[in-house]
Amino acid sequence: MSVQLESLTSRSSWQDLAQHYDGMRDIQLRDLFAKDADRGTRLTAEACGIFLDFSKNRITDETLQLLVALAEDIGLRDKIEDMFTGKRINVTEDRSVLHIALRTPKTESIVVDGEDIVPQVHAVLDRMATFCNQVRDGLWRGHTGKRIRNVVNIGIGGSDLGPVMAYEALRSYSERDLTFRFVSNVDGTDFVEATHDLNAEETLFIVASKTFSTLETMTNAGSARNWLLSQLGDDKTAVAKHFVAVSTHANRVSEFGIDTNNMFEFWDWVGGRYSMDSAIGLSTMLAIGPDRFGEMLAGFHEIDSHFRTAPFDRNLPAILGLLTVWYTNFFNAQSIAVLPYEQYLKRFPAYLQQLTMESNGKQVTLEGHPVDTDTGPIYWGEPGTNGQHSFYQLIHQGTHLIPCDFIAFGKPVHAIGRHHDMLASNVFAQAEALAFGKTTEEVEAEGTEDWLVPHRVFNGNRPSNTLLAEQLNPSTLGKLIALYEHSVYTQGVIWNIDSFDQWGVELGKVLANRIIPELESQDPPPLDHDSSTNNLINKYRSMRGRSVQG
Ligand code: G6Q
Repeated sequence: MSVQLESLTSRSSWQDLAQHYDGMRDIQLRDLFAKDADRGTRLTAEACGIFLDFSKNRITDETLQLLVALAEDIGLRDKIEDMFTGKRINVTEDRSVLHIALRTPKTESIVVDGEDIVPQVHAVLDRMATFCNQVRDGLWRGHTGKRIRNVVNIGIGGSDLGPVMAYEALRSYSERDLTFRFVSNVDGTDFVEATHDLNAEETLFIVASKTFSTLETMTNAGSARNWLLSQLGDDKTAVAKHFVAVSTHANRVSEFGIDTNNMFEFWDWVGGRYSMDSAIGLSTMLAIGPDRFGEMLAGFHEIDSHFRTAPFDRNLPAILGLLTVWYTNFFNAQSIAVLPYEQYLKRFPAYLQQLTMESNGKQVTLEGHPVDTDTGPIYWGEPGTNGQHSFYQLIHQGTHLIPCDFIAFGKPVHAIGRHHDMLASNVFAQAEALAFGKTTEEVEAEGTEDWLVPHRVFNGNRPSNTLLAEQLNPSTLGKLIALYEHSVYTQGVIWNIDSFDQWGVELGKVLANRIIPELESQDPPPLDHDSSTNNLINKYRSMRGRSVQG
């Protein structure tokens, strides 16, 4: 195994790619397909029921070989083993990164610091299942004896985006008699809108916070407690039946007033944005039930095993990750669009934004040196076909190169009329149009007036992947998420960055805490920020009817 001391760009495996890129830069997908009849079936990979067509990328077989050679040179295989065996690969927080343990079957073991963590994971899953069954069966009753009808998850970032996304994605598998709401923003609007039509007697709050100290979550949890008590005659004992917690911090949970018997724990080795399949997924389990939650975990695990064992040129997450490096670092692509053709995945791009950008938006290497290439691209997207009627214009004819991931399904969740064939025809058509475009000659041949021709030309050569799975269900969702988790890790390993810390979110939090008293104080506070921030604070105080310094 090679040790990563030399800079990325000075490696010969990198320079081989750079040289290869010089020859690839102007090659057209049209030509690649024209001279290679098998390309569309050869440059594909299939595993765990997910088919990946990566033939519409600006690559050749050689590109793939060179990318795989880079991964091997960097020691990706060993780095994967480091993650799966609990090495402290989150170096800046000195932590193992073991979200893969959250979906490891009972029969296997992962020993960390002399302790097998798999039984701990399953003990929490079993407690979650008991609780969820009680709520779903109407055995867990509210303080006044009424059945729980509403579940409100209070959390933010990794304690919100996964639960929201999974609830939306699996809504058709959910218990429709239960209403689910999600409160994340410290903006009071979020809480008010989530609760305005709910009866406190029938409402269960899940306070989901790894640290149980996050400003937004603790503020919303406090408002939730006040809201509940104001409806239930200020009887503090009501909290026990209407609040449960998900956290790593039992003492803070009990300080808040939640019985630690009603707490579901997880561990420091689960990063926030990698936690939706831990107890942070309690709302998901309440919605779809323990069995389907188990199916989701099994889906994750299938991809975990595939990532760990498959050769890189057949390895779906590795291929996706390496292609991202190819476009980010050689074609200077700034962003990747993720375009699910499945309305239930409407929050999937938002979820991926955190997973990808909080993980790989890093400027220094593991050793603290400035990186010598770009790192994590911007991820964004919307479900198709909606996006086609808005931003796809820029992807087709704009000046930015935006590699796309299309996600499509063979079978609809709801088979009505011809909808699904129309949906599927659109996804295939979009990938085709991006890759092959429409030439000047083709536009002219349609009898288009000369002046209009340039406007109607599609240059093509715009790359995309198409991921095709049979149907969206809990298992498929687990697979898709694991696919992106491991693609992110693949990228992070190549760039030699810490994909599991998030120091970039700290500064704003610290500054906000400093500004809060300056906004709330009765008397004009002495302000020693820059002149812009001072002025904004004073303007705000005036709007709130608070005095400002003369
Ligand atoms: C994720 C981040 C971040 C975190 C939130 C919520 O990887 O660490 O998004 O999930 O800040 O944190 P708590 O769960 O501790 O409230």
